[in-house]
Amino acid sequence: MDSRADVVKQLLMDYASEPASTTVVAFAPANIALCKYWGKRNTALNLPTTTSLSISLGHLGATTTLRLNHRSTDCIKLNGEVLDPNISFSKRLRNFLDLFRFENNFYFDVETHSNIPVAAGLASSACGFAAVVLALDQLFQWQLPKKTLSILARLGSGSASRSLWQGFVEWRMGIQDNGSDSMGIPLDIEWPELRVGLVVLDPSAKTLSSREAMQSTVLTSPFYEAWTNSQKGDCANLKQALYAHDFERMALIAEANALRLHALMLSASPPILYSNPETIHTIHHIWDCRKKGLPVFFTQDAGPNLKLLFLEKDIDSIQKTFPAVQIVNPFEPNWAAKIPSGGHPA
Ligand code: 2P0
Repeated sequence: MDSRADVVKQLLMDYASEPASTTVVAFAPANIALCKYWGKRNTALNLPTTTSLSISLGHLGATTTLRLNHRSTDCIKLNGEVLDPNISFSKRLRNFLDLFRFENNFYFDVETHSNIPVAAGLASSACGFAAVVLALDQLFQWQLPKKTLSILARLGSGSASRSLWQGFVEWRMGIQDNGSDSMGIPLDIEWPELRVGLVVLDPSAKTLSSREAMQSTVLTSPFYEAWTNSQKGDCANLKQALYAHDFERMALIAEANALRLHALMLSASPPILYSNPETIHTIHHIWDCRKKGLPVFFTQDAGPNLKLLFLEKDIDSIQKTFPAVQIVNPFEPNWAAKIPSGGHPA
Protein backbone atom coordinates (compact mmCIF):
# COMPACT_ATOMS: atom_id res chain seq x y z
CA MET A 1 0.00 0.00 0.00
CA ASP A 2 1.24 3.54 -0.77
CA SER A 3 2.40 5.69 2.11
CA ARG A 4 1.97 9.44 2.24
CA ALA A 5 5.65 9.84 1.32
CA ASP A 6 5.14 7.66 -1.80
CA VAL A 7 2.16 9.78 -2.87
CA VAL A 8 4.08 13.04 -2.40
CA LYS A 9 7.09 11.63 -4.25
CA GLN A 10 4.91 10.63 -7.21
CA LEU A 11 3.07 13.95 -7.35
CA LEU A 12 6.20 16.10 -7.04
CA MET A 13 8.55 13.96 -9.12
CA ASP A 14 9.07 16.70 -11.73
CA TYR A 15 8.97 19.66 -9.36
CA ALA A 16 11.55 21.65 -7.40
CA SER A 17 12.78 20.32 -4.07
CA GLU A 18 14.68 23.55 -3.30
CA PRO A 19 12.68 26.52 -2.03
CA ALA A 20 12.62 29.60 -4.28
CA SER A 21 11.73 32.01 -1.44
CA THR A 22 12.33 32.18 2.28
CA THR A 23 9.01 33.63 3.44
CA VAL A 24 5.53 33.27 1.94
CA VAL A 25 1.98 33.94 3.10
CA ALA A 26 -1.17 32.10 2.03
CA PHE A 27 -4.86 32.12 2.93
CA ALA A 28 -7.40 29.28 2.73
CA PRO A 29 -11.09 29.53 3.65
CA ALA A 30 -12.86 27.37 6.21
CA ASN A 31 -15.49 25.09 4.76
CA ILE A 32 -18.74 23.72 6.16
CA ALA A 33 -19.94 20.37 4.85
CA LEU A 34 -23.56 20.24 3.71
CA CYS A 35 -23.11 16.53 3.05
CA LYS A 36 -20.64 15.22 5.63
CA TYR A 37 -17.41 13.23 5.57
CA TRP A 38 -17.17 10.76 8.45
CA GLY A 39 -14.85 7.81 8.07
CA LYS A 40 -11.95 6.53 5.99
CA ARG A 41 -11.25 3.63 3.71
CA ASN A 42 -7.53 4.36 4.20
CA THR A 43 -6.48 6.07 7.42
CA ALA A 44 -2.90 6.86 6.32
CA LEU A 45 -3.99 8.72 3.17
CA ASN A 46 -7.26 10.10 4.58
CA LEU A 47 -9.25 8.42 1.82
CA PRO A 48 -12.95 8.71 2.67
CA THR A 49 -15.67 6.07 2.56
CA THR A 50 -18.07 8.59 0.95
CA THR A 51 -18.14 11.67 -1.25
CA SER A 52 -18.88 14.91 0.63
CA LEU A 53 -19.88 18.44 -0.37
CA SER A 54 -19.17 21.78 1.30
CA ILE A 55 -19.54 25.54 1.12
CA SER A 56 -16.50 27.73 1.84
CA LEU A 57 -16.72 30.70 4.17
CA GLY A 58 -15.24 33.58 2.16
CA HIS A 59 -12.81 35.60 4.28
CA LEU A 60 -13.11 33.33 7.33
CA GLY A 61 -10.23 30.90 7.42
CA ALA A 62 -6.51 30.58 8.07
CA THR A 63 -3.69 32.88 6.99
CA THR A 64 -0.36 31.08 7.23
CA THR A 65 3.13 32.53 7.03
CA LEU A 66 5.77 29.95 6.22
CA ARG A 67 9.46 30.73 6.74
CA LEU A 68 12.53 28.56 6.34
CA ASN A 69 14.39 28.58 9.63
CA HIS A 70 17.99 27.72 10.44
CA ARG A 71 17.30 25.54 13.45
CA SER A 72 16.80 21.81 13.47
CA THR A 73 13.16 21.90 14.44
CA ASP A 74 9.92 23.52 13.32
CA CYS A 75 8.33 26.32 15.33
CA ILE A 76 4.54 26.40 15.14
CA LYS A 77 2.57 29.47 16.22
CA LEU A 78 -1.20 29.71 16.31
CA ASN A 79 -2.86 33.09 16.79
CA GLY A 80 0.36 34.57 18.21
CA GLU A 81 1.17 31.75 20.65
CA VAL A 82 3.96 29.22 20.22
CA LEU A 83 2.41 25.75 20.42
CA ASP A 84 3.90 23.14 22.70
CA PRO A 85 5.76 20.76 20.34
CA ASN A 86 4.37 17.79 22.27
CA ILE A 87 0.66 18.41 21.76
CA SER A 88 -0.97 16.24 19.12
CA PHE A 89 -1.67 19.06 16.65
CA SER A 90 2.04 20.12 16.64
CA LYS A 91 3.11 16.53 16.06
CA ARG A 92 0.56 16.12 13.29
CA LEU A 93 1.71 19.26 11.50
CA ARG A 94 5.41 18.37 11.91
CA ASN A 95 4.76 14.90 10.50
CA PHE A 96 3.00 16.52 7.57
CA LEU A 97 5.90 18.94 6.98
CA ASP A 98 8.29 15.94 7.05
CA LEU A 99 6.77 15.01 3.68
CA PHE A 100 8.17 18.21 2.13
CA ARG A 101 11.69 18.42 3.59
CA PHE A 102 13.04 16.12 0.88
CA GLU A 103 16.71 15.23 1.21
CA ASN A 104 17.59 18.75 2.40
CA ASN A 105 16.00 18.59 5.84
CA PHE A 106 14.56 22.09 5.95
CA TYR A 107 12.73 23.27 9.01
CA PHE A 108 9.98 25.82 9.08
CA ASP A 109 8.47 28.57 11.17
CA VAL A 110 4.74 28.20 10.65
CA GLU A 111 2.62 31.07 11.88
CA THR A 112 -1.12 30.70 11.45
CA HIS A 113 -3.81 33.25 12.21
CA SER A 114 -7.30 31.87 12.21
CA ASN A 115 -10.29 34.21 12.29
CA ILE A 116 -12.71 31.42 13.23
CA PRO A 117 -12.98 29.69 16.63
CA VAL A 118 -10.28 27.01 16.66
CA ALA A 119 -11.23 23.36 17.30
CA ALA A 120 -14.86 24.14 18.05
CA GLY A 121 -16.18 22.12 15.15
CA LEU A 122 -15.71 25.06 12.80
CA ALA A 123 -13.36 23.35 10.39
CA SER A 124 -10.15 24.97 11.62
CA SER A 125 -7.83 22.09 10.74
CA ALA A 126 -9.20 22.03 7.19
CA CYS A 127 -8.27 25.62 6.37
CA GLY A 128 -5.03 25.29 8.38
CA PHE A 129 -3.67 22.40 6.29
CA ALA A 130 -4.96 23.92 3.04
CA ALA A 131 -3.17 27.21 3.83
CA VAL A 132 0.08 25.33 4.60
CA VAL A 133 -0.13 23.53 1.25
CA LEU A 134 -0.81 26.79 -0.63
CA ALA A 135 2.18 28.32 1.19
CA LEU A 136 4.43 25.36 0.27
CA ASP A 137 3.34 25.75 -3.36
CA GLN A 138 4.53 29.36 -3.26
CA LEU A 139 7.71 28.62 -1.29
CA PHE A 140 8.89 26.05 -3.84
CA GLN A 141 7.18 27.84 -6.76
CA TRP A 142 5.61 24.59 -7.92
CA GLN A 143 2.50 26.27 -9.36
CA LEU A 144 0.61 23.01 -9.03
CA PRO A 145 -3.02 22.75 -10.20
CA LYS A 146 -5.51 23.23 -7.36
CA LYS A 147 -6.67 19.62 -7.70
CA THR A 148 -3.14 18.40 -6.95
CA LEU A 149 -2.90 20.80 -4.01
CA SER A 150 -6.21 19.35 -2.83
CA ILE A 151 -4.68 15.85 -2.80
CA LEU A 152 -1.68 17.14 -0.82
CA ALA A 153 -3.96 18.97 1.64
CA ARG A 154 -5.98 15.76 2.11
CA LEU A 155 -2.84 14.02 3.35
CA GLY A 156 -2.85 16.53 6.24
CA SER A 157 -6.57 16.45 6.98
CA GLY A 158 -9.39 14.97 4.93
CA SER A 159 -11.67 18.00 4.92
CA ALA A 160 -8.70 20.23 3.92
CA SER A 161 -9.13 18.84 0.40
CA ARG A 162 -12.28 21.03 0.15
CA SER A 163 -10.62 24.25 1.40
CA LEU A 164 -8.71 25.13 -1.78
CA TRP A 165 -11.65 26.98 -3.36
CA GLN A 166 -14.43 29.38 -2.51
CA GLY A 167 -18.05 28.37 -3.15
CA PHE A 168 -19.39 24.82 -3.28
CA VAL A 169 -16.82 22.03 -3.44
CA GLU A 170 -17.41 18.31 -3.88
CA TRP A 171 -14.73 16.01 -2.45
CA ARG A 172 -15.01 12.90 -4.59
CA MET A 173 -14.17 9.80 -2.60
CA GLY A 174 -12.40 8.18 -5.56
CA ILE A 175 -11.71 4.48 -5.94
CA GLN A 176 -7.94 4.33 -6.51
CA ASP A 177 -5.79 2.82 -3.75
CA ASN A 178 -3.29 5.70 -3.89
CA GLY A 179 -6.03 8.37 -3.80
CA SER A 180 -5.13 9.90 -7.18
CA ASP A 181 -8.86 10.43 -7.84
CA SER A 182 -9.84 11.56 -4.32
CA MET A 183 -9.79 15.34 -4.46
CA GLY A 184 -11.92 18.47 -4.29
CA ILE A 185 -13.82 19.59 -7.38
CA PRO A 186 -15.31 23.10 -7.33
CA LEU A 187 -18.94 23.31 -8.52
CA ASP A 188 -19.75 26.05 -10.99
CA ILE A 189 -22.60 27.52 -8.96
CA GLU A 190 -22.99 31.08 -7.66
CA TRP A 191 -25.63 31.73 -5.03
CA PRO A 192 -25.25 35.36 -3.92
CA GLU A 193 -28.42 35.29 -1.77
CA LEU A 194 -27.26 32.37 0.38
CA ARG A 195 -26.08 33.11 3.92
CA VAL A 196 -24.41 30.98 6.60
CA GLY A 197 -24.79 32.01 10.25
CA LEU A 198 -22.26 30.85 12.82
CA VAL A 199 -23.83 30.27 16.22
CA VAL A 200 -21.03 29.62 18.70
CA LEU A 201 -22.58 28.00 21.76
CA ASP A 202 -19.27 26.88 23.30
CA PRO A 203 -15.95 28.16 21.93
CA SER A 204 -13.74 25.77 23.92
CA ALA A 205 -11.66 23.09 22.22
CA LYS A 206 -13.37 19.73 21.93
CA THR A 207 -12.10 16.84 24.00
CA LEU A 208 -12.56 14.15 21.35
CA SER A 209 -10.96 14.86 17.96
CA SER A 210 -12.91 14.23 14.76
CA ARG A 211 -10.14 11.87 13.71
CA GLU A 212 -10.58 9.57 16.71
CA ALA A 213 -14.35 9.93 16.71
CA MET A 214 -14.79 8.99 13.06
CA GLN A 215 -12.50 5.99 13.35
CA SER A 216 -14.36 4.76 16.40
CA THR A 217 -17.66 5.20 14.53
CA VAL A 218 -16.40 3.19 11.54
CA LEU A 219 -15.21 0.38 13.81
CA THR A 220 -18.13 0.15 16.22
CA SER A 221 -21.39 1.52 14.80
CA PRO A 222 -23.81 -1.20 13.62
CA PHE A 223 -25.30 1.41 11.27
CA TYR A 224 -22.12 2.53 9.51
CA GLU A 225 -22.79 0.75 6.23
CA ALA A 226 -26.37 2.07 6.10
CA TRP A 227 -24.99 5.57 6.65
CA THR A 228 -22.47 5.30 3.79
CA ASN A 229 -25.27 4.07 1.50
CA SER A 230 -27.54 6.98 2.42
CA GLN A 231 -24.74 9.47 1.68
CA LYS A 232 -24.79 8.67 -2.04
CA GLY A 233 -28.40 9.78 -2.44
CA ASP A 234 -27.89 12.85 -0.26
CA CYS A 235 -24.90 14.09 -2.25
CA ALA A 236 -26.70 13.60 -5.58
CA ASN A 237 -29.92 15.26 -4.37
CA LEU A 238 -28.00 18.10 -2.77
CA LYS A 239 -26.19 18.82 -6.01
CA GLN A 240 -29.50 18.88 -7.90
CA ALA A 241 -30.94 21.34 -5.37
CA LEU A 242 -27.84 23.53 -5.59
CA TYR A 243 -27.91 23.68 -9.39
CA ALA A 244 -31.66 24.49 -9.23
CA HIS A 245 -31.09 27.15 -6.51
CA ASP A 246 -33.87 25.43 -4.58
CA PHE A 247 -33.10 26.77 -1.10
CA GLU A 248 -35.66 24.81 0.91
CA ARG A 249 -34.74 21.49 -0.69
CA MET A 250 -31.01 22.14 -0.30
CA ALA A 251 -31.30 23.19 3.35
CA LEU A 252 -33.62 20.32 4.29
CA ILE A 253 -31.16 17.82 2.82
CA ALA A 254 -28.23 19.47 4.63
CA GLU A 255 -30.07 19.54 7.98
CA ALA A 256 -31.19 15.91 7.68
CA ASN A 257 -27.65 14.93 6.67
CA ALA A 258 -26.21 16.53 9.81
CA LEU A 259 -28.84 14.92 12.05
CA ARG A 260 -28.17 11.53 10.53
CA LEU A 261 -24.43 11.98 11.17
CA HIS A 262 -25.06 12.79 14.83
CA ALA A 263 -27.45 9.84 15.16
CA LEU A 264 -24.72 7.65 13.68
CA MET A 265 -22.20 8.95 16.22
CA LEU A 266 -24.58 8.13 19.07
CA SER A 267 -24.67 4.55 17.81
CA ALA A 268 -20.89 4.18 18.22
CA SER A 269 -19.49 2.36 21.24
CA PRO A 270 -18.74 4.23 23.43
CA PRO A 271 -21.35 6.71 22.17
CA ILE A 272 -20.16 10.05 20.80
CA LEU A 273 -22.24 13.09 21.69
CA TYR A 274 -20.94 16.50 20.58
CA SER A 275 -24.20 18.35 21.37
CA ASN A 276 -24.65 20.12 24.70
CA PRO A 277 -27.97 21.26 26.22
CA GLU A 278 -27.65 24.62 24.42
CA THR A 279 -27.30 22.80 21.09
CA ILE A 280 -30.56 20.91 21.65
CA HIS A 281 -32.33 24.04 22.89
CA THR A 282 -31.20 25.99 19.80
CA ILE A 283 -32.26 23.19 17.43
CA HIS A 284 -35.77 23.31 18.91
CA HIS A 285 -35.74 27.09 18.61
CA ILE A 286 -34.81 26.80 14.90
CA TRP A 287 -37.63 24.32 14.32
CA ASP A 288 -40.10 26.64 16.13
CA CYS A 289 -38.98 29.55 13.93
CA ARG A 290 -39.60 27.42 10.85
CA LYS A 291 -43.09 26.51 12.03
CA LYS A 292 -43.77 30.24 12.37
CA GLY A 293 -42.65 30.87 8.78
CA LEU A 294 -38.95 31.82 9.03
CA PRO A 295 -36.99 29.67 6.55
CA VAL A 296 -33.95 28.87 8.69
CA PHE A 297 -32.15 25.53 8.80
CA PHE A 298 -28.98 24.28 10.48
CA THR A 299 -26.03 22.01 10.13
CA GLN A 300 -23.67 20.77 12.86
CA ASP A 301 -20.16 19.34 12.79
CA ALA A 302 -17.89 17.72 15.36
CA GLY A 303 -18.75 20.14 18.15
CA PRO A 304 -21.74 21.72 19.91
CA ASN A 305 -21.92 24.80 17.67
CA LEU A 306 -24.49 25.25 14.92
CA LYS A 307 -24.35 26.83 11.49
CA LEU A 308 -27.56 28.37 10.19
CA LEU A 309 -28.56 28.29 6.54
CA PHE A 310 -30.85 31.06 5.33
CA LEU A 311 -31.32 33.67 2.59
CA GLU A 312 -30.32 37.33 2.42
CA LYS A 313 -33.96 38.49 2.57
CA ASP A 314 -34.25 37.09 6.12
CA ILE A 315 -31.10 38.69 7.59
CA ASP A 316 -33.04 41.10 9.84
CA SER A 317 -35.26 38.36 11.29
CA ILE A 318 -32.26 36.07 11.83
CA GLN A 319 -30.33 38.80 13.64
CA LYS A 320 -33.29 39.52 15.91
CA THR A 321 -33.90 35.85 16.64
CA PHE A 322 -30.23 34.81 17.09
CA PRO A 323 -28.51 37.99 18.42
CA ALA A 324 -25.06 36.36 18.71
CA VAL A 325 -25.01 35.02 15.14
CA GLN A 326 -22.04 35.84 12.91
CA ILE A 327 -23.35 36.09 9.37
CA VAL A 328 -21.18 35.04 6.42
CA ASN A 329 -21.90 35.67 2.75
CA PRO A 330 -20.03 32.82 1.02
CA PHE A 331 -20.29 34.63 -2.33
CA GLU A 332 -19.24 38.07 -1.02
CA PRO A 333 -17.53 39.69 -4.02
CA ASN A 334 -15.04 41.58 -1.81
CA TRP A 335 -14.04 38.66 0.40
CA ALA A 336 -10.34 38.91 -0.53
CA ALA A 337 -10.19 42.51 0.75
CA LYS A 338 -11.36 41.27 4.17
CA ILE A 339 -8.66 38.67 4.82
CA PRO A 340 -5.74 39.71 7.02
CA SER A 341 -3.10 41.51 4.97
CA GLY A 342 -0.58 39.47 3.03
CA GLY A 343 -2.72 36.34 2.59
CA HIS A 344 -2.75 35.14 -0.97
CA PRO A 345 -6.44 34.46 -1.76
CA ALA A 346 -7.39 30.84 -2.59
C1 2P0 B 1 -16.90 17.30 7.45
N1 2P0 B 1 -15.95 16.74 9.68
O1 2P0 B 1 -17.31 16.78 6.39
C2 2P0 B 1 -16.97 16.45 8.71
C3 2P0 B 1 -18.27 16.64 9.42
C4 2P0 B 1 -16.50 16.98 10.98
C5 2P0 B 1 -17.94 16.68 10.89
O2 2P0 B 1 -14.30 16.54 8.22
O3 2P0 B 1 -8.95 12.87 10.26
O4 2P0 B 1 -10.58 17.08 10.60
O5 2P0 B 1 -8.12 15.10 9.49
O6 2P0 B 1 -9.38 13.62 7.93
O7 2P0 B 1 -11.14 16.44 8.22
C6 2P0 B 1 -13.60 16.75 10.40
O8 2P0 B 1 -12.64 15.78 10.13
O9 2P0 B 1 -10.56 14.65 9.89
C7 2P0 B 1 -14.63 16.67 9.36
P1 2P0 B 1 -9.19 14.04 9.37
P2 2P0 B 1 -11.15 16.09 9.65
O10 2P0 B 1 -16.52 18.48 7.49
